[in-house]
Amino acid sequence: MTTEQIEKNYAVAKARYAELGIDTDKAMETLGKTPISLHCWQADDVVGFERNDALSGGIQTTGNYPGRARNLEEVRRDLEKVQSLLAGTFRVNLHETYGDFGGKFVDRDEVEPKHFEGWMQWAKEHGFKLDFNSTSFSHPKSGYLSLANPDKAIRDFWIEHTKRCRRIADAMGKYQGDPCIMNIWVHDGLKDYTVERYRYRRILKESLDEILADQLPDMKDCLEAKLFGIGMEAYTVGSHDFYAGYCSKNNVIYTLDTGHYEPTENVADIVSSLLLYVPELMLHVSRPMHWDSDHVTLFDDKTRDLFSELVRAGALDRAHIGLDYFDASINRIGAYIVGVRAAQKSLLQALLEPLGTLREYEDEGRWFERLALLEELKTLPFGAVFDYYNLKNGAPVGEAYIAEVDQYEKEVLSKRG
Ligand code: RNT
Ligand code: ZN
Repeated sequence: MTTEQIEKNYAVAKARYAELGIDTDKAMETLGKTPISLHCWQADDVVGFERNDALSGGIQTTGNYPGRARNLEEVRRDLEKVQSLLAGTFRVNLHETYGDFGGKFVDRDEVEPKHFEGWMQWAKEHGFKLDFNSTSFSHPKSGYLSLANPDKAIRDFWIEHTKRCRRIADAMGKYQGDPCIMNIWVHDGLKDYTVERYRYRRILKESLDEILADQLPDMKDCLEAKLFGIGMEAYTVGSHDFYAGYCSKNNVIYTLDTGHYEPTENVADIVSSLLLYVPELMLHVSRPMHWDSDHVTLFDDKTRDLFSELVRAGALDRAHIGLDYFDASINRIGAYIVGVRAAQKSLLQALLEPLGTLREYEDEGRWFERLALLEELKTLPFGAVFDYYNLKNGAPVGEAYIAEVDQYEKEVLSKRG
C-alpha cells in the first residue's frame, strides 16, 4: 500500500466513525500513549542469565526455533528491534534472573539494585520504563513450595529474595521517575492431593505480609494468581480466591493473567469485580490453548473483550498492560510483534466504540438496537485507522513487518549458535 492509499483509506474511515460520533484521532492518541510492557522473557525462552539452565516451576516453553537470545546484549538488541517495528509507548518487564551479574554467580538472596543499573541506563536511552518480577522458579531451592514452604530456612531465603526485588524495583522507579510495577508470582503448588491446603495458604499470607511491610515510594506491588502449573496439577497455593482476598484486604494490585483461569471462564468478566475492590490491575495478556500454554497473544474475541471491558469500565488508567507468553517454536521477534499488535488492535477497537449510544440503548431497554449496533461495529473500517496510526508514527504498516523480521533473522538471529 502506498502512503497515499493509507491516507485515503483513513479519511474514509474517519468520516465513517464520525457518523457514529467517534473521534478517530483521539482514539489514536490514547492508543499511542497507553504503555504496553514488553516481557523480556519471550526473547530467550525464560532462561535468563543466572545459570543458563532449564526452566522449572510449572511453566514450560516448547520448541527450539533457532535464534534465541543467549545473553544480555542479545536480549537488549532484540527488544530494540521490536521497538523499532512498533508504534507506541513501551515499557520493558524484567525478571530478577535477567540481572547484569558480570559473569559472577549472584544468588537470589544476594541480588542488589546495582545488578540492574545497566538496564536502567539502557531503558532510559531507549525511551523505555522498566517493570520487574521476583523469580521463584528455575532454582535448586524452588521445589514445590517457596514462600509457602513450612521449612523456615527455604521460606526465609525466598522472603529475602522478594524483599530485595522490591528494593530493586523501587530503585528503578526512582531512576525513571515513574513507579516500577513489581509482580510477585510464585509457582507454589503440589502435584497430588494435599491435606494441608489451609496451612500452605496461611504461610503464604504470612510471608507476603512480611515482604510487603516496608513502604517503598517508587514501586507498586502486584500479585499474580494462577489456576495450576505443569507438574502441580492438584493444588496451587496462590489461587484466584487467595489473591482476590489478599489484594482486596490489603489494597494491592491484582495481576490478571489471561491464561490462569478455567478454560471456559470469561476473563473479561473478572475485571469489573476486581476493580471494585483492588486499587489497580496488572494484565498479563496471553493466549491459553486448552491450558496456560502461553501462546502468542492474538486479536481474538477474548482479547478484544478484555480491552473493551477496560474502556467500558473507564479503567485504562487503573490497568497496567503487559504481555506474557513464550513461544519458542517461531521467530521470537515476530512473536513479540504479533502479540503487541494484537493488544493494540484490541485497544484501538475498544476505543472506537460509540459507548454513549450503546449506553442510551441499554438504559432505554432498546436491546435489539444495542445488539445490532454491537454487531455492525465489528465490520467498520477499523483496520484503516490502525494502518494510519502506524504510518503516522513511522512503524511498518500491515504485513510490512514480516519482511523486516525475516531480514533481521537473516542478518542477526540465524548467526546465533
Ligand atoms: C506463570 C506466570 C508468570 C510467568 C512469568 C515468566 O504462569 O504467568 O507471569 O509467565 O513470570
Ligand atoms: Zn503471567
